[in-house]
Amino acid sequence: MAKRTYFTYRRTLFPTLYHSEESVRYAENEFQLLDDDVVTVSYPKSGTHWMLEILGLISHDGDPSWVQSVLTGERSPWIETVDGLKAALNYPPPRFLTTHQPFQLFPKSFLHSKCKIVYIMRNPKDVLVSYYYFAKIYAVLEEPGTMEEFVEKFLNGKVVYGSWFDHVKGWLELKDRPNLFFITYEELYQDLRGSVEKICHFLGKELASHQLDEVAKYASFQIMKDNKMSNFSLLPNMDHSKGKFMRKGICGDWKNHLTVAQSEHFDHVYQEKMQGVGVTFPWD
Ligand code: PPS
Repeated sequence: MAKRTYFTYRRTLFPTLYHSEESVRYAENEFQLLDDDVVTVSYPKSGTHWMLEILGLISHDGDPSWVQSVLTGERSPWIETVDGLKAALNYPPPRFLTTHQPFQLFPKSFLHSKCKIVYIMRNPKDVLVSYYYFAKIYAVLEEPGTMEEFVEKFLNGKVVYGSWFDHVKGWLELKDRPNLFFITYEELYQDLRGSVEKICHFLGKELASHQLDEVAKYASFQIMKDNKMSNFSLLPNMDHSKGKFMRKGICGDWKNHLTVAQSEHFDHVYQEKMQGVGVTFPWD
């Protein structure tokens, strides 16, 4: 089994197994974004793979053959990881790319690029719970400890990719840029087909009604959880006997896992840290 060790780059934690200081630094300072790139950006456990499935299906007019024959990480590599960076550099445009980087570590070339960015967010309490159970089975992340301990780590940003609050606030500062599109896990959950239409509109892609139906069908939790290219079942360093990446796929599961005291403590920190953000989220 892999070592669950981390390194720190500009005050952000990264796991040593898939990332290196060189890959993270290269992604930030040297990586050239192209105008026709479509980049999915998210804090971990926010619905990243869901968005990647949706984008892959949209690009193929709802035909599932691509998303069901090519691994997610190959379809849309993570630019800050060692292997993902190599794949991204060899990817013939137009490229799909992915990152969990906070804005301050995102490629600087962004400032001169018209690349399209889809930023997906999720209720941070659900993110926390999803992260906690994922860390238990994914031998790349530190053992999460008890839920009590993990709540503290999460609220203090002592987890891989840093603070949820800083991530979301940092990216939301760019919300008026025309090449950024913000969407939540909750919106996808409430109305997947309607959300797909909005994403198509942002991408400038027109799909016929039956093609929108196909995208929504193949991006559903039920179908995605059986797609070996997306469900992590082929991923090494995961204890598949203890749990699944496609765990529950619902909104509000935090209510089943956080105590009243933990939830109130979370709310207190949330209110303090999100003060003045000026955005109403579906979970507010
Ligand atoms: S990662 O590893 O950080 O990139 O994880 P990420 O893909 O961002 O988030 C994983 C959670 O997304 C859920 N998921 C889905 N929910 C609903 N429908 C679909 N199609 C779907 N695909 C992935 C996945 O189950 C994880 O959430 P939890 O709450 O753990 O189930």
